[in-house]
Amino acid sequence: MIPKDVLQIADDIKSMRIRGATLIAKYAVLAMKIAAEKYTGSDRDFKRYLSNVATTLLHTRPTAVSLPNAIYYVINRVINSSDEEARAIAKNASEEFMRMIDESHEKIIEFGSKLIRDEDIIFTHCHSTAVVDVISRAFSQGKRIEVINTETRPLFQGRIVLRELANKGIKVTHIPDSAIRVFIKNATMAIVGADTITSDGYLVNKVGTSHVALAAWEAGIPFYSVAEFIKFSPVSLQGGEVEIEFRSPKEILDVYPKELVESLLQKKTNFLNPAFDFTPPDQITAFITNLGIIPPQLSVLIIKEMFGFTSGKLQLKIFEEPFT
Ligand code: RUB
Repeated sequence: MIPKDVLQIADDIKSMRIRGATLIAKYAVLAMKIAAEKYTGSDRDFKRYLSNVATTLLHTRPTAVSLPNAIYYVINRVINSSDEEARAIAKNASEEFMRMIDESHEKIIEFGSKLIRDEDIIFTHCHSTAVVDVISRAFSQGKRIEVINTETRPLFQGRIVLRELANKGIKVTHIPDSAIRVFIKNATMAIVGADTITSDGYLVNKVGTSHVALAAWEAGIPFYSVAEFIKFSPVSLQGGEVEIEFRSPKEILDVYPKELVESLLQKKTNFLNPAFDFTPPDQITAFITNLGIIPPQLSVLIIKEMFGFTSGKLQLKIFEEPFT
């Protein structure tokens, strides 16, 4: 039986009470750790049990690669251990991965804040802990900066950015998503987060990110994505495709008058709610990673350095069939 608090974390990720690729990864390994600690069965059955936990977590949200990367890190170590040591290894690997996330997060803040100059006006979209932390660090270094951020429909993650940065004393101009092209001209750089980066340098991030990149390119300002190694996809190196999550149309319709929704639903209408989009590498100035600032075409180097060339193949194999 999967412990209640592990199921609660899975549910929180699915319903987006826990959201953002970094937090999703952190909570996924925390769930694996709790699962290992609370296990009461025999050593012989532990690997199958952990495989069930991994499958439950993997089925929460499909797009951010940080989730399978985190789970793979733990599972891969467990598979290569004896039945007797598997439980302790699951717990240690989870703790180790959490530390790796924290260390790489600190590195991207260091690199990212160096890129921001005094008097920069930074354009951002959606809520990324990495972006907020980079901007906050630059501000605390005494740089006089401003931020322009989108609401990020339909779930308004931009309000979190607005609140977090405004509370620190940073001047924020909050705009509707449809005004991206109007205001990007006032910015000196754009910085967004990342959910998945493919081996050939495509960025998958909150839907609308590709509009920001295109508008930044048109306006001639640099477009950066801040991404720890967990955002890079080893599976993409093996030809694995990124699945774009389509969420419930209810998220769009929630702000519509109820009567209007009811009458529209009886007509020939269609409501689609993709959560992410693809930004091509030629519109990305660089990825700010824990290993340094790299052009998108070198994404494969991060995959090789942090996961190894063959890990994508192993991930596919592990996640396709339960292991024992
Ligand atoms: C969040 C989103 C963020 C990335 C990076 O989407 O697209 O830009 O996840 O965030 P959602 P972080 O709200 O649908 O999860 O830097 O926190 O990992």
